[in-house]
Amino acid sequence: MTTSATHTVVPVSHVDPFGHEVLEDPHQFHAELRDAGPVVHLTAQDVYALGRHEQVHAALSDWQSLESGAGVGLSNFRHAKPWRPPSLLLEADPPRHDAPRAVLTRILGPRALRRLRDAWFADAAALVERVLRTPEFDAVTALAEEFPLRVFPDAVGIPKEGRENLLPYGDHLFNAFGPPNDLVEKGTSRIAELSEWVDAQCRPAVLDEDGFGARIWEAAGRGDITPEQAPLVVRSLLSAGVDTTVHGLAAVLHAFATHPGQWRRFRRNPGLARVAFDEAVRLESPVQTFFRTAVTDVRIGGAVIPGGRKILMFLGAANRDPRRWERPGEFDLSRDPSGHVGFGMGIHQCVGQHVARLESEALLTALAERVERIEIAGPVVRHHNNTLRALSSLPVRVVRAGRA
Ligand code: OVV
Repeated sequence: MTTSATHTVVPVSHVDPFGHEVLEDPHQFHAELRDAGPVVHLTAQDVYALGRHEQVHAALSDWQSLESGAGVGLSNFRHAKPWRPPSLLLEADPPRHDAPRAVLTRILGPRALRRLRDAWFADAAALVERVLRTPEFDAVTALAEEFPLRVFPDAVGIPKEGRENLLPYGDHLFNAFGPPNDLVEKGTSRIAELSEWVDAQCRPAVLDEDGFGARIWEAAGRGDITPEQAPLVVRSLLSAGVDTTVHGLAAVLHAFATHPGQWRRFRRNPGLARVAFDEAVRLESPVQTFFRTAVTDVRIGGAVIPGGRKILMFLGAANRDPRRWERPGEFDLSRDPSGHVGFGMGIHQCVGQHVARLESEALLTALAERVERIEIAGPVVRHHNNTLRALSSLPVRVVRAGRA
């Protein structure tokens, strides 16, 4: 028998990361994954897993060796037909990825968002005023869902009818990145109808001339992207822009409700709104996982992953890796959360992150001005999804701030 320094035995885990036990509470599994080694073979899906920040960050950055074009879910688009036409952003590599990406980067950039800021702050204030009429409410439905569903579809410029389809569509889309389990099964019956509705919202005739959707069609008119690409780029906004922000807002509201000292600190210094949101995205990682596919044999942490194989990156595990973060399980506004991989990293890093941050800044600012205390008032219920870490219910009790 021969051994060499270039060959490392890859540790194995038989745990199904998409099983309900792990989806309910992934932290123990994440710790086992990180501690087992830089790369772990998951027998349940026969894929290679990365749980440490160093390797997840490196994998996200190495688009040359680890492609997205074969899909960023378990299914390999080279061998199996995708359930919908692939995204031109998420499920594409350079050079095809780059023109649609450049278009969205401009349309969703900080400069372009300045004109939305005042209206979103006013919307958030009005919503919070209305919600605070009762001291107890469900922060998921009343705030985390309600606020993005008010402002984001308007900003894209889709009509009012049918917006109730957005969350179920996103829930199925994010389930479909995982294995074909019960979570995918439960969404299958409605997906044709939901997809048809989403696709119909991407046409220029239905999009308001003031919105992101119309800006995308203008880019097609200028030749920055083709008219064939434009509807798929609009579809990316409707796919990636709703459930993600809902669960990001739910995460920050949950973090504050369970860390009263951090709420007091935030109220004294509302300039911490953006740190708070990024710290909550680090802590909860609303997008828990994405896959890549090895283009050729790739060396990661001493192991060689054969070309064509899927690699599962655990963003949530990396964001709580004690090798990278001190007291990783604590929500702490004195920490610098930058470098978290909750929005990804590299060329695919969340193009909508400025939109998400603005939504959270508006909502948290409105709450900070009006709420002295926020606490959990009933059972916190998780919503299981193959990709998203989500809540279905967050009952809270609030004490209004005294008015001067
Ligand atoms: C990041 C993300 C999630 C889901 C869908 C898409 C992107 C898309 O581009 O369609």
